[in-house]
Amino acid sequence: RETYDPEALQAKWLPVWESLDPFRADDALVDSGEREKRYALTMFPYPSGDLHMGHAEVTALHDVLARYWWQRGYEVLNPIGWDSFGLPAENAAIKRDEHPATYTYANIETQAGSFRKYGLSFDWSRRLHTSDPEYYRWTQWLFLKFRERGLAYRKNSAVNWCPNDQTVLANEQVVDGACERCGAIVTKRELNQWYFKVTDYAQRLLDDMAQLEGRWPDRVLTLQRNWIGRSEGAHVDFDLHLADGATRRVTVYTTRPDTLHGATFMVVAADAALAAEIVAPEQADALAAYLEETRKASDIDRLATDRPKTGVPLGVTATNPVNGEQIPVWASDYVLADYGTGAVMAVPAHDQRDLDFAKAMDLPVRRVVDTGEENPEETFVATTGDGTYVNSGDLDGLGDKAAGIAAVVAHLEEDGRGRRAVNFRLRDWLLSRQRFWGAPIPIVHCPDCGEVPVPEDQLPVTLPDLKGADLKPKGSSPLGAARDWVEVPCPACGGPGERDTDTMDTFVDSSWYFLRYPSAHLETAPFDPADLKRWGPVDQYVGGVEHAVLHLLYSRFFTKVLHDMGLLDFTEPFTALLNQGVVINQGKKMSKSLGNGVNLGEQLEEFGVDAVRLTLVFAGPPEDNIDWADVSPAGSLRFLARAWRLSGDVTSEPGVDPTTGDVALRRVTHRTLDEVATLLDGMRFNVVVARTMELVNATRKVIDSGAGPADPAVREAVEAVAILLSLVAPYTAEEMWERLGHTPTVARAGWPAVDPALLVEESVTAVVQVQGKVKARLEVAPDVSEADLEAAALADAAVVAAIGDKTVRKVIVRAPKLVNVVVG
Ligand code: ANZ
Ligand code: ZN
Repeated sequence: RETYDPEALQAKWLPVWESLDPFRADDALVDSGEREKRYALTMFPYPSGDLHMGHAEVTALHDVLARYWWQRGYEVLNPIGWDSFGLPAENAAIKRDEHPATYTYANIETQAGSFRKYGLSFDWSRRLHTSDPEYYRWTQWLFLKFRERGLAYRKNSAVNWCPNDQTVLANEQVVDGACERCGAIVTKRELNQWYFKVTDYAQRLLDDMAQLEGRWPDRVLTLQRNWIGRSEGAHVDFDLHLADGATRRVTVYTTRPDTLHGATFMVVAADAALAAEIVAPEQADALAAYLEETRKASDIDRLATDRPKTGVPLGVTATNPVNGEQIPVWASDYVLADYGTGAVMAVPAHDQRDLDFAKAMDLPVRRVVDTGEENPEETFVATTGDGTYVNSGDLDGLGDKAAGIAAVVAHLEEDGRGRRAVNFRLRDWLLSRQRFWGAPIPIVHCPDCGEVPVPEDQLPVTLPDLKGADLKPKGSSPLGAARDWVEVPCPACGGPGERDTDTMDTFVDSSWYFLRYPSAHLETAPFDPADLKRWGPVDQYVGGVEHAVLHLLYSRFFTKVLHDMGLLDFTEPFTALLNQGVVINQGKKMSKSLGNGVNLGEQLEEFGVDAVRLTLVFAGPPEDNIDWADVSPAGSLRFLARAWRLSGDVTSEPGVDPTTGDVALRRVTHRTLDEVATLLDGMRFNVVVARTMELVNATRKVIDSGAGPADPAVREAVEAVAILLSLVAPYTAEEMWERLGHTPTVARAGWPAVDPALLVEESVTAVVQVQGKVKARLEVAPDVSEADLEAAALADAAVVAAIGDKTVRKVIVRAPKLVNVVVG
């Protein structure tokens, strides 16, 4: 008997596909209306090392859909590229003492080779790398366009700084106030940084989520909603009485303007400029000392409710605009400088952090909402629920929060001391990095002209070589060391200028790569709007949930800005999103320390590409995690061999008329094809594999015991198996296709037409009730007549027994499903 040899199939078919190039998306076929477009996108990889199980999983799942679309007659754009700038590659290169470019491009070649072998239906002609000057030229161009629109700007801000590592840290890298890596106490440092003004788009980013409802995972939508963090409330103005006798109006943001009568003090963020501006001279030293401490805490620590409250009085009072009370003004770190207005009205009775602060500083507490719970003035437990207003002037006795808010806001508006306001938690996007491996920010700083954009025709600003230089993070960019690169004439006045030495966050590169693929080789613009009109937006995006917020939010932001620039006719980049699960082993995340890592290369070696792909697709619903300990690539291999063997058994000629074949098998084939289409539309890929297995079994039975290998229904079934397998196991499918007498490639064979007559069920179950109780079930033809069904029901032994000697008064017949006999 012949043996199924996956390795031989790979060696045989890969070169054939390379020369056929069957997945190159053709613009003309879409433009002529001959084919409808589909844009299938998988998140492009970072080039750190070779592909791993995670890549194998996401691309296997993604490829099912892309290949299915091809089979259904769509023109499919399924491109691939590399997110090749950025920290992961740079850090890995530094560790190996290699130049980031050498390391990056070597990895890209390795990964590209592995992808090809893995048999993915990519359109290789549109390949891109974000670290290519041809690409980052347009990243820089986009930065300049954003800047022209006021959406890219520079400001001083306090960033986390590790004095030991001499580097900036992200909030996530600060653990309990210490550097995650070395344990040194993290401080804050003022740095001049570039930002994208994503906050300008906060409301639209929220509103347009309506387009994504039901098409993106709920989890991702919730994460984005929380990240944007819209809240409704009011701005309330307080007049401050400063030590020098002057008055200054300060605005706070509050979600509970209705509790204004309970505002017994005010708190300003210790690190807000305002604190230093209003502090009384005798408190200035205390504030400065406190500020030192504040700089050590991360935002997460500062907002923590269980943290002991600290602060300093500023020696200033404020007038409560609803009752004229003089309340003290404090500085504390539990109020954040860059949230709301950086100042709060403290209502200790109804906000726990305010209450903790009041208790620590011995400040008054006044209940203004009686919730029926114990009085927070005594318990020091803030009550935050609804209730009846007390101690609140005109509001007293009212029991409706919305009405309370409306009344207070109306009153404040009348006095010009407040107004409704909306606040977002979303911050502007800090995009500059003091690192080497990224797109240089295309700005020249001139002592006379200030920030001067590099003229468009001088883009790209390419990275200096810096071979052999120390690229370790030092808090200032290593680009600063390349003096002959830094020192350039000012593009505006021609005087001596200096290039900006920061590079862009790698998330900038990935915020627009999906717009570049349709115009991958265009040299005059980042993309041609006509190309995006043809291919955009992405119909299906597949990738990890770890990108729920940053990448997916930034891409949405970029798309909206480019829409506003008139370059795109859509406002959301990714119509549908699938987050695949992760591949784990023995119930745990794969890791070096646990020693439970599964090496993709070894799996491919042992079981072959098709068995690994099939295993990943068959493991469960695509969103679920795959425990490699629970799946069986060996079982997949056995199944593929069985399917492949069918193709060797078929003895009828290609093109034989199937209608004379075994009807039962034909029904299975056509029902499978029909159901699979629905399953694929719902991305239930694992069930598709299960149905394919059932079809293989049904076919084998007919070959072995029915009409045998010559039955034309067998050919029809095996061809269907080959086409179904072309979505998951392309090498096996191609070989089957050839053995069936066809020419490559099965991937473009087209979806077989389904005969609706074969989908009709052969029999249905009719239920017979006597006096409403089920007495019998009859198998009848779907088109049985009412008379026949009634006769059959009344002839059934169980029904006859149930009627006994009673008289049949009425027989209600609902063919073909129900007969109801009424006796009396
Ligand atoms: C008075 C008040 C009374 C508040 C009350 C709450 C309950 P969200 O929903 O997150 O937007 N706040 C405002 N600015 C702040 C800042 N810079 N740092 C820390 N806290 C700040 O929360 C808005 C509420 O958070 C605001 O409403 C304010 O406290 C506080 F019974 O004002 B509230
Ligand atoms: Zn100048």
